[in-house]
Amino acid sequence: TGNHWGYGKEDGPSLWHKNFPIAEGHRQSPIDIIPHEASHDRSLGPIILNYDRCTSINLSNNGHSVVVEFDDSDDRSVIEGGPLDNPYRLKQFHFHWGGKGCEGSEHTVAGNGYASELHLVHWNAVKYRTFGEAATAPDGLAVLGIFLDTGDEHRWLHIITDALYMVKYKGSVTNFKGFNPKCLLPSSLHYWTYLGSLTTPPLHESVIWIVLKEPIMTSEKQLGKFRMLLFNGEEEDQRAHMENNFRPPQPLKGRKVRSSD
Ligand code: SG4
Ligand code: ZN
Repeated sequence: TGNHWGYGKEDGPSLWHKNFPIAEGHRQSPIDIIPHEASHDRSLGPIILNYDRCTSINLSNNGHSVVVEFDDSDDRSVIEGGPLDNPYRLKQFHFHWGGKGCEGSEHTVAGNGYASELHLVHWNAVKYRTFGEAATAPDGLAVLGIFLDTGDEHRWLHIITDALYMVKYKGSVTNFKGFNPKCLLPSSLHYWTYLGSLTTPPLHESVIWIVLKEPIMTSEKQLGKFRMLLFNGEEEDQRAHMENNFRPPQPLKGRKVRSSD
C-alpha cells in the first residue's frame, strides 16, 4: 500500500523518501553527534522533568516499536527548561533497538551507536490544541533521547521487559498503570540539543531534540526480551522479530548542535 513503511529490505529507511519526500529535508533526525563540534551555550539552562504525578495508561506494540502511553489531558507530567520556551506535556515513550550484538540507537556519538535508545515524546500544549497539530509545527514536539548501553541489568527496566510478552504481536495492548519514567533517567541530565524531525514516517520536522549524554545500563537478557516482540500481527503467517527498528543518522545540513555543559 501507498503509505506502508518499515525497517526491512523492501520498505526500510533508504526508501522512505518515495512516499515521504521530507525524508530528504533540511532538519531530519537522527544525526551523528560530534561532541567537539557542539557549541557550549551558556544561555541553556538545566532541563527539568516534572513527572511526579505522571500517569501511564497502557503498553502497546504498534508494529514499529513498543510504546507506553500517558494521560496528557493536563500538565501533570511535563519537561521544561533547557532549550524549551514553555512546558511540554509527556505523551508517550518508546524504544529503538538492534539485533543480537548489533548497534540499535538512532543517534550516534562520534560515529558510535549504543544498543538501544529510549524516546520520551512531549508536545507543546501551550501553543497547540492537540498532539496532532503540534506534531506538524516547527516547535511542536520535544523528544528526550536516552541511550541504553549493555552491561548490568537495569534496576527498573524489568517492569517493562517483564510485560513485553503481553504485547508480542502488532496491535496488542495491555494495561500499564502507575509507571513513572523517572526511574529510567541516568544520574546526570547534561545534554545536547538540536532542531530535527520524527525519526519515522511521516518524518515531520517538528522536534526539538534533547539527547542525554550519559547512557543508562541494560543487560543482554533485558534486550533479548525486546527482540522477542514481533513486527507482524497475530493473524499474519510471516513471523518477523522486532529488531533493528532504528533509522541511521541523517545529514546535518548546516545545523548547530548545542551542549548544556
Ligand atoms: C516510534 O515508531 C513510535 O512508536 C511512534 O509512536 C513515534 O511517533 C515514532 O517512533 C516517531 O517518534 O520520537 N522516534 S520519534 O521521532 O511519536 C510519534 C507512536 O506511533 C508521532 C505512538
Ligand atoms: Zn523514537
